[in-house]
Amino acid sequence: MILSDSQREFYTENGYLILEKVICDTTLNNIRMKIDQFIERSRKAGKSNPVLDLDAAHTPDQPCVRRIKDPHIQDTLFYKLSRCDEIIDPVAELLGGTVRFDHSKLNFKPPHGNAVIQWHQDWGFYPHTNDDMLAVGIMIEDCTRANGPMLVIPGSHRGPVYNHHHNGEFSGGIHPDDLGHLVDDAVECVAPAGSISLHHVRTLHASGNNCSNTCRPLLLFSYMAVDAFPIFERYEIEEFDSRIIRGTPTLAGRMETLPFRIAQPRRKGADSIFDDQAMLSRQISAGIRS
Ligand SMILES: O=C(O)CCC(=O)C(=O)O
Repeated sequence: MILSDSQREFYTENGYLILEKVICDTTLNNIRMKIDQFIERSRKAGKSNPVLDLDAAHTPDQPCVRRIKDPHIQDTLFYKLSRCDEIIDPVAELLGGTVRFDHSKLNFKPPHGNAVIQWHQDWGFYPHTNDDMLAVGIMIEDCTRANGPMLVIPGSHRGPVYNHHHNGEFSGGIHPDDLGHLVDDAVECVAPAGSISLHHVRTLHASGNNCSNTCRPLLLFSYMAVDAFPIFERYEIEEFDSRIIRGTPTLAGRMETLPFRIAQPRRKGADSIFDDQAMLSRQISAGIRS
C-alpha cells in the first residue's frame, strides 16, 4: 500500500487528495524545458492547431498559449510520466487495482489573464458505465492562492450530477446559480511544485484568474478502472486496450446506476473546455441566466 488509511479515507470522503512532492526536481526541470520549446514554437502559429490551443490575445511577440493538447502524444517525456509508478501506484489504489489511461492536457493560466474555468464535473464531458475514474493534476510550479489554483468542493462526488447544457448545447460548465451556497465550501488545491492532486470524475472543480506575475502550468492525466467503458463514444478495442497500465483486457464492463447526460451537441468548432465554456462565461459575467 502506497497511501495511508487516512489518505484513502480522505479521498473516499472528499473526492480529492493532494500528495506533496511526488515528482522530482529533475523531471520538473525537464518538463519546464519542454514547455519553453512548445511556447517558442507557438510564435509561428497564427491560430489554434492540433497541438496548441491559443488565446485570442496570442501574438508572435507575446505568446499566450492556453493549452498543449495531448502532451503524452507530443513528447515521450509526458508519455513516460503518465505511466510512472509514482503516479500510477496511488491511482491504482484509488481505482480499485486496475488502471487504463484516458487522456492528457497541459493547461496554462497566464499571469493577469482572463482564464477562469467554470465549475464542472469531468463526468459531464465523458460519462462511463461506472465512475471509478479520476484525474491527476501535476503541479509544474508552486500552486498558490494567488496564481489560480484548482478549486474543489469536498464531498461533491457523492452529490448530484449537474446540468452542463445551456441554450440547447453542451456548455462544459455549470451555472453558479445551480450550485448556490455549495461554492462557499470550495477548497484551493495549493501545494509546492512536484505535488499532485487527484480528483474523482464527479468532483465539482473550477479555477479562477491568475493574479500573480508568473504563469501557472497544470499537467492533467485522466485514468479509469479497466471495467469502466465510455458511453456514446466509439473506440477500436486494440487502441483502447493498449492504454491499460494495470490489469488485463476485458470485454465485461461494470455498470453502476448513475445519472448522466451526453456532452452533445457541441458548439461548432469547440475543441476544448475553453471553447465549450466561452458562451456560459459571457452569460455569467453579464448576469444572464439561460
Ligand atoms: O487548469 C485548471 O485549473 C483546471 C482544468 C480543468 O478542470 C480541466 O481542464 O478540465
